Amino acid sequence: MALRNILIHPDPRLKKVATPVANVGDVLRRLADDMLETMYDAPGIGLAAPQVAVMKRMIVMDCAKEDAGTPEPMVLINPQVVWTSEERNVYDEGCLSIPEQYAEVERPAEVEVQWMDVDGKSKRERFDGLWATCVQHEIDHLEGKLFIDYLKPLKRQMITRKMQKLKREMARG
Ligand code: GNR
Ligand code: NI
Repeated sequence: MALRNILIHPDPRLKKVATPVANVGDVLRRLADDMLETMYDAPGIGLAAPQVAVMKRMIVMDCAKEDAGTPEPMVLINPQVVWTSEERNVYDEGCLSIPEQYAEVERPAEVEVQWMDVDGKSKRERFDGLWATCVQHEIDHLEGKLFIDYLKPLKRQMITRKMQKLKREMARG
């Protein structure tokens, strides 16, 4: 297993629509393992393949409460939201590609998602709470959409400028 580099906004790759996965093999399973390791290391509760510069429709997540003890790693390939609740939820969101910036985003409180697992098996499950927020945030990444795209333009611009400054500083070392 290996850590992968996480792209920081603004980056054109974070704005692209990712490509559906055609078949699940060892290369994809290795990527899933690396993404989970990278997510836990960050630490974060989710990660989408485009965030590690792989333009494929795959996400990983684990929103299990840390004090519950048992991790619940999930790998979702070609995930699709097939149902959303009328009820909405507001959550203070963050993103590993937009470090240390947080803002409230409103989304459906519950979603039903269909996907393929790492064995190529079709799955369908309903998510609520933090899992619902996270899975929607990750699927947005596959559409080239970031949580700041839900904010007012001025706030989005403020965050983008901070990230440009951060990237300049990171490049200088
Ligand atoms: O680690 C993460 N935390 C988080 C908190 C609230 C809403 C969404 C998230 S996802 C984020 C990891 C990430 O950037 N995934 O794409
Ligand atoms: Ni994110």
